[in-house]
Amino acid sequence: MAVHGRLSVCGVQLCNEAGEAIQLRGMSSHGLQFFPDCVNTDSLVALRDDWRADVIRLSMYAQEGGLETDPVGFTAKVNGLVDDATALGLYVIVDFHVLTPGDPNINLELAKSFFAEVTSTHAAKNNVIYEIANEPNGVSWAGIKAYADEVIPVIRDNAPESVVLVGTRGFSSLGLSDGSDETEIIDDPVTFDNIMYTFHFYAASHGADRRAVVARAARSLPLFVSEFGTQTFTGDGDNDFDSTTAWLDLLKDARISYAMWSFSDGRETNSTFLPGTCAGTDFTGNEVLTEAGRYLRSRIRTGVGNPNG
Ligand code: IDC
Repeated sequence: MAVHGRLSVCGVQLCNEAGEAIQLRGMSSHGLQFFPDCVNTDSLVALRDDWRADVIRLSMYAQEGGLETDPVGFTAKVNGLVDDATALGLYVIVDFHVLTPGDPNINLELAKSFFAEVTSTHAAKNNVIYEIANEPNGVSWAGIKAYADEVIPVIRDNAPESVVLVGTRGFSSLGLSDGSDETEIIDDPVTFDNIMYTFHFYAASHGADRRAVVARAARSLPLFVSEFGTQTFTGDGDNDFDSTTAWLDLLKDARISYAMWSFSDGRETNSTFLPGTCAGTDFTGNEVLTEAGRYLRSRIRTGVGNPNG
């Protein structure tokens, strides 16, 4: 944040306050209700100083024991973590994590009240990015856009210049998982300023065919990879680091920002920390990391991903 200042969307790029295209690199939390102890000042210091990352995404599930079960408590949790990230100079993405059900309109009122509260708390900050729907599914682009048209004005009431990330059809696949593609967005874009569209990939499931579409779409649309994994879309199974490297090379060339799933210490291969790490205070170095964690820490630090550290 001290280096780049306020962000904006310039053309198809994310730009810093000086108007230069930049790429943010970092991590997504797992569901904050599933792993409440993995994002804290100690882990964020490690993310900033040991990983040399720029951004943390806070995944606030709407369902599955998330926000809908305790809006006051979970909103306070998110607000506290935004403050922690801000104190460390990190960019922070507030992710309204819709997944099941996949039509964000079902959660419209919850989304409006959540974003009204969060943006009013952080109105004076300029390091906060708002992601209005993690992975829309079972809903058309027109349905997603209608939701965006309702939620974005709520955000912009308090945070008029914030960058907003809009999920795309078919689990943020730019429509590919539904047999569509980016042209449905190009033909009918969200009309607010400072909007980016999200694309998610899981490297062992999604390969060269999808990379070709992303390379093409990035010439027309501002894209943000707010979530990706090094394994299959189940979030588990073997890592495919060759595919991940091909993806991250593309994102580097196109200056597309990214956050990897997930900053957690579970038993799935997407967890970057070894089990038990989040109960302690030591989040630094390779010793606390899984292969996925080692790979990405190395990639961010050196430009070369290495699952062995
Ligand atoms: C997965 C978690 C898993 C959890 C499941 C349902 O890794 O522990 O049981 O969600 O809550 C996504 C989603 C993200 C998924 C992830 C891996 O955004 O919530 O996390 N994934 O399946 N999209 C594609 C993959």
